[in-house]
Amino acid sequence: MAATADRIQMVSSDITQMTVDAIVNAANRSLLGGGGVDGAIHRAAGPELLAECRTLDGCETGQAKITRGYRLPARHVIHTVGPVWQGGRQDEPELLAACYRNSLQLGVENGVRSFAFPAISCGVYGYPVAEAARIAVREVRRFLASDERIETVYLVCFGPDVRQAYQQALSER
Ligand code: AR6
Repeated sequence: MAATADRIQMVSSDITQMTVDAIVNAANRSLLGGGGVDGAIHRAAGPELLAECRTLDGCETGQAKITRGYRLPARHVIHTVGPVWQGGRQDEPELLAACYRNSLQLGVENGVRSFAFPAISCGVYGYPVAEAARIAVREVRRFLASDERIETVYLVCFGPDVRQAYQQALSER
């Protein structure tokens, strides 16, 4: 088994193009699509994705649900709902951490060995990027250390601010 550090990779990419077992979607509680990465994933996957999402009865903040990937190169989409940033006293850090943990757990239960995550909550939901990157890196490291089945987790950067935040978070212990 590779060291935990080698199993976390930062990449600059459009997540819809990634060939991994599962890409993670930063969705909203309806799971019926939206803007940002959610919109891009639904456009690339095709209408079958929305049809499956309609059967899921939404998703609570911090939780995750899984679907097929349809026209995406990824076999699965794991839909998770990040917290809306409201200043940091509404449990946002714990809810964001739960998104990463629950997405990884659900993926592993479904045979997913490679994951690609967008920077959940860092767009429309307004989470401060440096803090969100620290939480993402901490939770992925912890999970990888406790689960040998996962091969690679890609942290996908879409823009220089997120890239810089991950670089910083990955350089910290
Ligand atoms: N590939 C990778 N990352 C992307 C892509 C892409 N194609 N497109 C955007 N990002 P956001 P949120 C980055 O707003 O903050 C939706 O309407 C983006 O630069 O997509 O969790 C949902 O339906 C940012 O760094 O998600 C919800 O209503 C990150 O993905 C709401 O937005 C997340 O930005 C969720 O807001």
